[in-house]
Amino acid sequence: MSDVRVYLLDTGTLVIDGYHLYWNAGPGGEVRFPCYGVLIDHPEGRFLFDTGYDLEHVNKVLPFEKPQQAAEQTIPGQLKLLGLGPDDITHVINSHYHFDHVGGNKYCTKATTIAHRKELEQSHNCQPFERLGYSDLSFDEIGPRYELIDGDTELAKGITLIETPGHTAGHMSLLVALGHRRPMLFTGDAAYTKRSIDATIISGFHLDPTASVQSLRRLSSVAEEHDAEIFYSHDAEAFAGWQVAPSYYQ
Ligand code: 5PN
Ligand code: ZN
Ligand code: ZN
Repeated sequence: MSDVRVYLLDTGTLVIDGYHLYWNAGPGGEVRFPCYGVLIDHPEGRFLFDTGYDLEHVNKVLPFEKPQQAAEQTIPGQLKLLGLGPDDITHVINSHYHFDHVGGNKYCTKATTIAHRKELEQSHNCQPFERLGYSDLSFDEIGPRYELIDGDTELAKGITLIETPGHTAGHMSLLVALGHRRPMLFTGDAAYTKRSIDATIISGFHLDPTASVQSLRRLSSVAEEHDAEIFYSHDAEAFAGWQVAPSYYQ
């Protein structure tokens, strides 16, 4: 996979309480964390995994999360850094359909959307306590061409979705093999931070806490099996040490 490049697309930051980040562990208090998407430029297509949040949506529905997002920290703004636009994306995949992972989907009108069947269903028929998480359903309003999947799936050579339910019904993580470095394992919200994995602490947002713990363990074993580097979804300290677009991993 020597001709594959992975770009981290910075889509700004949000604030939540420490007890939402680390369920029953804390400490409490405001924690600001990054949100990002992942562009995989691959011979079989340009795959976008997660698309950040829509600033207008968060200002309207969740202003208490204090969004900070510059114009450049949107999917169109980040792609522009690479000389690309949303029309260049061939496939959009979301770890899950929470608002902070789907905000840029609506720009990618030429792409096929790959959805976990259970996640798509649950996002439209969710439990009352999930409503804020699933408050941005704009990804479904542009008439996407859906391809439904039901579990672990190899999307293209070296790009594998790994089912990690619990945080949500059909949550998926992503493993990417590269030519010149260790594989990259993007956990999505199955692991918000390094501490989540190291201390086995799930987030306060979850559909099924027991399944969430099992998924944390699955991620550790997948990382070990493939000698993969783990990329958590919302870890400010880790994110500060990663290369972001226009830099890339290959
Ligand atoms: C960052 C964030 N904020 C609110 C929610 C929620 O209600 O479910 C998941 C979630 C988040 O990841
Ligand atoms: Zn989430
Ligand atoms: Zn999230």
